[in-house]
Amino acid sequence: MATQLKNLSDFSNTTIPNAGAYRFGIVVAEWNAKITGALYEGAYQSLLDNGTLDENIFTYTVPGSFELTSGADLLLQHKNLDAVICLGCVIQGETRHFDFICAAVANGVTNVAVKHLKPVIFGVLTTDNEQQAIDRAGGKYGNKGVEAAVTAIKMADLANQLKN
Ligand code: RBF
Repeated sequence: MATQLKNLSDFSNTTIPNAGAYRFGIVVAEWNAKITGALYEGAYQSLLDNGTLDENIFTYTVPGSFELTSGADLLLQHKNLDAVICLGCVIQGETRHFDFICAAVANGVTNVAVKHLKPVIFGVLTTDNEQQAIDRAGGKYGNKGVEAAVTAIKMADLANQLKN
């Protein structure tokens, strides 16, 4: 099982639905761009690997993780999407911004999902330091962008099953 390997991005033993019929938005925060870029690469490639058509992936950037919520809200207003993936990286600093940003984006993502009745995926690293983020953005603990994409596919598929 993936958890035994401590790399939660290994889905070789699990079934992922085919994503060929779904449309995904990806919102990427520009803060800590090296990390969020790696999360994006993982998410984007994972959507393609599982059958999503390139033309059905809609990527937009926002300045920081705090703006992921409004980015996702805007995408769901203006694009006909099955799910939105929010990617960001908040690294603990010397001030309390970390706590406020993490809480705001976690609550915000939840609220946008409820508002639009669509899956909005929380792909935001919240780490003590940059190394912990690197380890989870294509490093020794996998790539949380991949996990976010697989979650988006599973949730889009669940919504599709229930509507039929
Ligand atoms: N955005 C992030 O995505 N990650 C961060 O680690 C991060 N740290 C911040 C630290 C401070 C002191 C401030 C003021 C902003 C930070 N932001 C960070 C940006 C934040 O998400 C947002 O873009 C700005 O606060 C503007 O609303």
